[in-house]
Amino acid sequence: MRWTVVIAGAWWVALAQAGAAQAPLARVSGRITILEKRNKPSRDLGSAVVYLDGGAAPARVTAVEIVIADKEFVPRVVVVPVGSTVRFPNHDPFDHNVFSVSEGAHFDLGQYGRGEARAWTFTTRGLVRVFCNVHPRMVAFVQVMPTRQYTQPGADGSFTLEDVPPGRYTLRVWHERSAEVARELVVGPAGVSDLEVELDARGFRWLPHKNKYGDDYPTDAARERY
Ligand SMILES: [Cu+2]
Repeated sequence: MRWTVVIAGAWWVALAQAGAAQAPLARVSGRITILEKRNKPSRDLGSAVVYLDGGAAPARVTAVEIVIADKEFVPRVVVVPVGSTVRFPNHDPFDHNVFSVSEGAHFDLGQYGRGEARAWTFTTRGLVRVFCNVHPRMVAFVQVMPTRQYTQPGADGSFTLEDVPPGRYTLRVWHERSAEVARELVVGPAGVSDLEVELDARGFRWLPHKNKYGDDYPTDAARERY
């Protein structure tokens, strides 16, 4: 009789441990909106980045491209796990440069022409601003993520994060025209739905940045029409 109890107890412990290791993954969904100057509609909700900070799941490294075409980086915003490589092919019939002085990603890929591509591997989490030393209005944003719980919303602002292990997180929403919004979030086994996150872009103003030498761009470059 005593042995039966011991064996039953061992099974219970084993089952409990198996359950803890395979807790059901949850879904977190919601919608972002942006307060705009004069209540204008937001045209670029899809270029926001929504992510959960605090997740322990390692992110799988990816390789993505930001094409340079018509004096623009396309797409303007990419989200990649730490350790990922971004290629920058130049499709314009003239030279561009690719550089960054952001913390954790200081690089200068040099100046190169049509058909050429250069790449950078992003090894530090955080936001990286990428510029061209020839054209002052060219900008791309690389959001480097430490975990895999991240997404970009649809054009209507709706977002879904799949396969989230239940736990405590900080939900962060970033958009280039707003201060980042952070919210504490407890995700249970049933997940979280109908989150509403409002960003505020009413104070946004385009500010020129310095070139790769830390100087202002030449006036003729800054005045170039786009
Ligand atoms: Cu350029």
